[in-house]
Amino acid sequence: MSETKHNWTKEEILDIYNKPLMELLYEAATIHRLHHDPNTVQVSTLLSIKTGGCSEDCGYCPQAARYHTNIEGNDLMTVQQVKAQALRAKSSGSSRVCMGAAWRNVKDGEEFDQVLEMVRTINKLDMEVCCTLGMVTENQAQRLAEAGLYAYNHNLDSSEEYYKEVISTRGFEDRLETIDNVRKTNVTVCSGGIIGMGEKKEDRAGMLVALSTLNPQPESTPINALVAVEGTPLEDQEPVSIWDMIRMVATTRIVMPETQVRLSAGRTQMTREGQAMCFFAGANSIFAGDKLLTTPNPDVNEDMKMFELLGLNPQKPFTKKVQPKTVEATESQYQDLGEKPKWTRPEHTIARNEKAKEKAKTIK
Ligand code: SAM
Ligand code: DTB
Ligand code: SF4
Repeated sequence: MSETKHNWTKEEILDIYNKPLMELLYEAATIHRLHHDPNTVQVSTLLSIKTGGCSEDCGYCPQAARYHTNIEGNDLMTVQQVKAQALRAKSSGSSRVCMGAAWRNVKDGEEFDQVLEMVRTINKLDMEVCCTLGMVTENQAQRLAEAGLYAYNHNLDSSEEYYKEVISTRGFEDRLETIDNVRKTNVTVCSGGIIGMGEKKEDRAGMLVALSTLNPQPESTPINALVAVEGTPLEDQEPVSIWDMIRMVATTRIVMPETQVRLSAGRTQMTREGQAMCFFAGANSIFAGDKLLTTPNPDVNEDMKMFELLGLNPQKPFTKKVQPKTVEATESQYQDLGEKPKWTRPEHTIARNEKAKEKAKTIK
């Protein structure tokens, strides 16, 4: 097996992205088979443990408090509620639970302690546990690791250049720093992005440069198709074409051969044939469950029928890496430091974000 390449350039990646489709598919599928079982797909269930009311201005996100999006916000779920949902997910074939919170960053204190207990509880159910809670410090990442966290999801979302057109309340470098903090622990890194936000092909390639030049590369990479939610600044974006999705998946597979590439948001708009092409191009993970965080996702029974039709098998937990050990809160080596980190707030102006914010004020 060849060494993983870590010095991809934007030009090289664009050349791959733009190949004639049959060449691209053949190359991606060949690489896929060298590193993965092509008939196995990981099934991960998303759980929104704290929904809505977020302080950030991410232009794609229905959970940003400043836009008017009609979602139902919730306080942090209890450990018991999370356990019940995880058991349900396990019985429907999921090997991983990904808990999402609409937070800019993790804050030390009771709520974080509660999340740590959720991590311990799910790890004890012998499922892979992933969290996506916003920015984290090294100490917070170590505490998650100690609780038994398997993966931390923190997306770069787009190229560094286009990021500035979508989000003004935090910088691209903050995202990289969080990924670096997670990397200092034994928690695996899950990082990817969104296509269909009005970015150019160059931005898609730029995002893949940023991800593939990380050393080690992320263990998993979600590729989301924008779900254009009414009230967000990106509400009028046209749905991304399935051909772009297939190209993006295939290119990701080629530049990050070992990574689990996750076909993430946007599957409700894809046909089975389209999704099959994505699996052929190297996608080997999906988010399952009738809801993503706040928007719809295909019915899990329909997904299982698709698996049967395509001869796909759900991946068993801990196939790629051994199960982490859970340390109980009373045995913990890491303290609550009461940290108040100063993450960046660039606060430049993004016209469409401002417009959506102003419009929301007239509706609320
Ligand atoms: N608040 C945390 C953060 O931003 O890191 C975690 C939750 S956030 C909702 C996780 C990811 O969901 C975002 O980074 C983005 O990639 C994805 N996402 C959010 N809204 C989306 C949408 N409308 N369409 C596609 N992906 C979306
Ligand atoms: C990721 O890359 N996609 C997931 C997960 N990581 C957290 C979230 C998708 C959210 C889509 C919009 C919503 O349902 O709110
Ligand atoms: Fe908040 Fe995350 Fe949504 Fe941004 S993507 S508004 S940080 S929940």
